[in-house]
Amino acid sequence: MTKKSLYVTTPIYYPNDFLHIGHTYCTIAVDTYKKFKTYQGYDVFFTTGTDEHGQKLEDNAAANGYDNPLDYIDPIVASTKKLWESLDIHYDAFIRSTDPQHEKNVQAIFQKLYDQGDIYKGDYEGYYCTPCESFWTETQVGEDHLCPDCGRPVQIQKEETYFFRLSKYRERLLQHYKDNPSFIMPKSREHEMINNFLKDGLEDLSVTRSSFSWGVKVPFDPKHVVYVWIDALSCYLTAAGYGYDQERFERLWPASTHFVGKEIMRFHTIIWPAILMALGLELPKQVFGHGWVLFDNEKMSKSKKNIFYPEPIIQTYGVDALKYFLLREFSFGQDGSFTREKFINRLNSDLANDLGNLVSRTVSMIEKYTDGLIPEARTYNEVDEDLKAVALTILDKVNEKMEDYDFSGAFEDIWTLIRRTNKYVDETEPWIAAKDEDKTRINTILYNLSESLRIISNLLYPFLTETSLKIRHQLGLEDLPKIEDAKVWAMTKPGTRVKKSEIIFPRLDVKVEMEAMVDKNEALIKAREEEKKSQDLKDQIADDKKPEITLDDLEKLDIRMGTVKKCIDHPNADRLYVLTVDLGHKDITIVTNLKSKYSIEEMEGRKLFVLYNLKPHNFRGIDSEGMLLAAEDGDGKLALLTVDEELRNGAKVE
Ligand code: ME8
Repeated sequence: MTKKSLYVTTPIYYPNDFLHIGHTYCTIAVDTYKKFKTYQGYDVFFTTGTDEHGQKLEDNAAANGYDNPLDYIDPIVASTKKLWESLDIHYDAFIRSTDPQHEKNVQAIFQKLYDQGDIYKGDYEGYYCTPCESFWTETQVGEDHLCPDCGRPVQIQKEETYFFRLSKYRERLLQHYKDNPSFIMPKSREHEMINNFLKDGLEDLSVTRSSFSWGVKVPFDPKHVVYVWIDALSCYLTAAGYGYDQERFERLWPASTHFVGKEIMRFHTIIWPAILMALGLELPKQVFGHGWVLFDNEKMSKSKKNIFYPEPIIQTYGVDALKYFLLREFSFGQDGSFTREKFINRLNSDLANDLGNLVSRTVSMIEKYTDGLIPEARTYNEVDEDLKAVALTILDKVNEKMEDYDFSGAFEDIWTLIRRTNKYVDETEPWIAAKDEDKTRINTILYNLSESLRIISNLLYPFLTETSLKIRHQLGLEDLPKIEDAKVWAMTKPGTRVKKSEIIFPRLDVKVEMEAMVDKNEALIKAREEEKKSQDLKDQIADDKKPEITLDDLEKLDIRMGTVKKCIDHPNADRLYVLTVDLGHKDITIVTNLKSKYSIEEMEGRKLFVLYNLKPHNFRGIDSEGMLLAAEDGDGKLALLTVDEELRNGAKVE
């Protein structure tokens, strides 16, 4: 791996359902990190993907009526990719754990570990959490027998399984942590791993299941499938070329940083390094465990009905607003609570008031006082020098913050300059300087303002790309920003024409927007439910085709047009009507259950189709001499069959 090359990853996501804001957190952070390091001159390879095996997905697919889980998973994967696209996420590899190359790799890895004695066959009995696909010990589930990860009840399960000799690697893991103090970040997570899992010994790990079949088969014992973690974690290898592109693999491996949520740190800092040690592969340089995005201090979950989806937020406020909020509001290593109020307030204070307003007033003043041309600065006084000095120190600070993945701190530094520049406007009062006959002062002020904004756009480029480019466009700068230019003053050519455009972040009404956010989120949930229903219906209609009949069979049906002459309530049945239907040559009696759908007035005089040669049937004392033809859409919606042209009673369906 060359010095300037990095390999970073997000976890691979379960395609159980549409991703929520919490899921976007890590991907947005890693993408921003990639963009920042690329801006610094690194060659960054970024992997994300989907974790598609396991009992939960098999069950979900079956519950939704799919025999092949991939038919259930494919559309969710497509929606995930679409979401990353709409968030302007630039990944280099999207790995699906069902990719044939990956499945081949998993089998080869399993075989190798088995052949060398790192995997052996045994029996496992333990407390199993189906949603988390994890076995737990008595101590871990506690008296209430609840999963320590998700808090749901666990069940005792015994099965034949293959074990990975995890216990063998305990000492080496502890030594690795010691020798590589930045292997687990933030540091507090290392203590958690040691205290909660390593201190009192390490048990071997069950790595196969025979209770379900949706997974990679153990090559020499196909009634077992490889349990999710060997399969899922190895995706990082497959995405890097393992097993099929040796040159790429050598260039990328070991990974620089695996970014993961805190609840899967154990898998990434204990199980994964041990597997890699067993395989004789280098360990990733670092695993970073980020916190959770909570919603009003609670974990987002479908059952709590507190899931916020990113799509309506992106559509309404833009990608940069969501990115800014998530990365600025929360400290990356810790949990943070997403509230609509905090979100709108941040947009208003930081993006609209501080940044948007600065851009808009600078460009307006240049239009008003210097005919839309950026003027030339001549003499610098103390205030000008201070602005310049602050501007030129920011990049170093941001670089430093980004070494620690401190996105929030990096933004804070950039905002120091934005606020300093706003203060500069107040201090220099350009509207007064503009009245001077000597234009030296107003020219200097306006030049410095545009120069400061240019540096701000340079600093923002990897974080809020769209916003950075909008600022540059308004300043008349059409080239892409270069990082080193954030440390140079007076780059803008005097005489550059500014282009006033629409406000980059309008101020929002907190109350109105808070309500609108809920409405839009709920509308999306509803639209998705409707779409699912209509898809289910399509599948149902397509699937339940009756056995074929011949034309002779059809000939047996006598269907005729009639008119309802009279409609009365059935004397002995609450839900039925008794109709007198005129078939042209005679009137017949029909008993029907359409009472819940049509009133007597709606029935009388209605033209409809009758199956005339149906054997009469007695409904609560009244013989029905035929049947009305109606269609039902499976959703409880019902309509009588009718014709598009007036026909006389008795007309036959041929
Ligand atoms: O764990 N806030 O998949 P997953 C922040 N397939 N992060 C959140 C979050 C929230 N509210 N909710 C979820 C898996 N995440 C495995 C990973 S990797 C080899 C296999 C994060 O879809 C969560 O912490 O359940 C995790 O890092 C990621 O989303 C994927 O979660």
